Amino acid sequence: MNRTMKSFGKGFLIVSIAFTGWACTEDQNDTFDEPNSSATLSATVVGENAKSPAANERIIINGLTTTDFHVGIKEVEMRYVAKADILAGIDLGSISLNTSANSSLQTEASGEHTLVLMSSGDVQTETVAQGNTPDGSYREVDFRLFKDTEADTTDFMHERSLWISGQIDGENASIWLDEEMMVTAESDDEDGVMVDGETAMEIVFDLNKLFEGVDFSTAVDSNNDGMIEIGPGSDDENSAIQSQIESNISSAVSFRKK
Ligand SMILES: [Ca+2]
Repeated sequence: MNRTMKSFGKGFLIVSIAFTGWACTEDQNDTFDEPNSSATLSATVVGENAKSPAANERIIINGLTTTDFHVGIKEVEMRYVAKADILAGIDLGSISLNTSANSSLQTEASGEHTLVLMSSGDVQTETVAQGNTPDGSYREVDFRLFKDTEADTTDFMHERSLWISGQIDGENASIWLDEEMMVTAESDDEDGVMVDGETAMEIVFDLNKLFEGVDFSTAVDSNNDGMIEIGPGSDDENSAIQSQIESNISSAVSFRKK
């Protein structure tokens, strides 16, 4: 009994210290007192046709006509330079970026999202999150691809983190990934996206960069089922193209003011 009381007392002491420590850290950072603004974070895709874009409204890159683009994202972390540091004229080159961990915008953004950014050839913008976020210059949005293991087996995103469909030389093609890799989306503008009053920001998946170095005319339908498949676990022998797309993904994503 005595021993139990003693260890309970010890436990209580540790908890108290931990709590006090946490409270102090919070005061020092003062994130709750930072000026903040209402903002939205959305996502979309961009792509430019190499040849006569006016002649064909579909995005055709390196031999692939893209019609659908679905991507899963989670663990979004937005990194910024605080407005106070900008106003103080601190050398921003050497400053470490803050994360907006306590903001309602990031809290909502960091959940699991499956985004449909292109459907039947039409580019779409999807809202990832809406909420308050500290004022400042936003430099980076980090996130992880999200593999949806709970999606229905008939869903294109079942066990996949990215799914793209289209045509290669008139044949149907399907491209997918199943890794939950980390992606760092840097601001297109080197001065970042300034949040100071209501702001809309967007994550942009650039199809030209995603398919850089890929020649889709080399893709094959090895099992002759009428679908050129490029992805892990596929019977079609397109693993070189798959690896190229996988290694392009991080450089294919950026973010900007909407
Ligand atoms: Ca096939």
